[in-house]
Amino acid sequence: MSSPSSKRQRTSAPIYELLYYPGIPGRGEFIRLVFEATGTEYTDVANDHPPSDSGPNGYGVLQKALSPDITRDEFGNPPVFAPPMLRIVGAAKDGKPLLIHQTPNILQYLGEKLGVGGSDEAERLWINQLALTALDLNNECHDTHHPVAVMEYYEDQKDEALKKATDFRKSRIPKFFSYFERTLRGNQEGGGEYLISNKLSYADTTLWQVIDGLKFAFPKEMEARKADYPLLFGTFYGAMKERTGIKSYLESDRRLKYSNGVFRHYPELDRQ
Ligand SMILES: N[C@@H](CCC(=O)N[C@@H](CS)C(=O)NCC(=O)O)C(=O)O
Repeated sequence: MSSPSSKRQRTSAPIYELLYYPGIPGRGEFIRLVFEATGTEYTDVANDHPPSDSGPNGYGVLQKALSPDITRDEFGNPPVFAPPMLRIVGAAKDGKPLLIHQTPNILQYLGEKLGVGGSDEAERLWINQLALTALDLNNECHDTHHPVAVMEYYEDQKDEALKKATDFRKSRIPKFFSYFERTLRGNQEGGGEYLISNKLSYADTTLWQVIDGLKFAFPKEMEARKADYPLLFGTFYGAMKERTGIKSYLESDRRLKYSNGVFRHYPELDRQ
């Protein structure tokens, strides 16, 4: 795979390093979208430094951080359970790198630092609860192709996957979508573009990514349902794609294609 063009870091700004598997959007995409929407420089370590590069192998850095022997890393950070991780150079005590993980934890951190996390306590909590709910939907989508065993192949759990996906399409998707549609409708100052207030938040980018992924995974189901959720599929989804930062990102080679990540397209799991 050729290396997607990376965004160069400015030396005076905080140095953000995303550590996530190379070649797929995955859960790393929730973090990338926040950087891209806010025009923030970051390094996508595994994608920006493939093994063919002259520098250190980015995927190797990721694997080292996930080593099962770690109790504390060399800078005192506790072990990481699973990617995505974010390393912020100089942000820990004594100017050491701070390493954090769990998608919503990273989003909350960046939300505050990059001005997309709400302007008062209530907004911060609402944004977080909406992002967590969108990530619940993301996780339920993952379970449609891995309903029994995360570490085993889809092909070895196809019967259960069909049952899970059918329930997901028939009852879970409408429950989540109705909730988000209602939230958008109730936020009159957001004009259908924003979940909270009239300003972009990480809840918006997170929800948008889940909808986009579901459109890839279950195209027939999404097509059949879109008229029921006019704000979600209309104003909200459309406005994000045209947004400064996001539009150019989506057209760039940094935006990776869906394949074998959370969002997978198995035609047999879609509406027939
Ligand atoms: N709740 C975690 C889930 C992290 C997660 O499941 N990461 C995947 C990659 S997207 C993974 O590598 N999981 C390994 C595992 O769970 O054993 C988050 O949102 O960050």
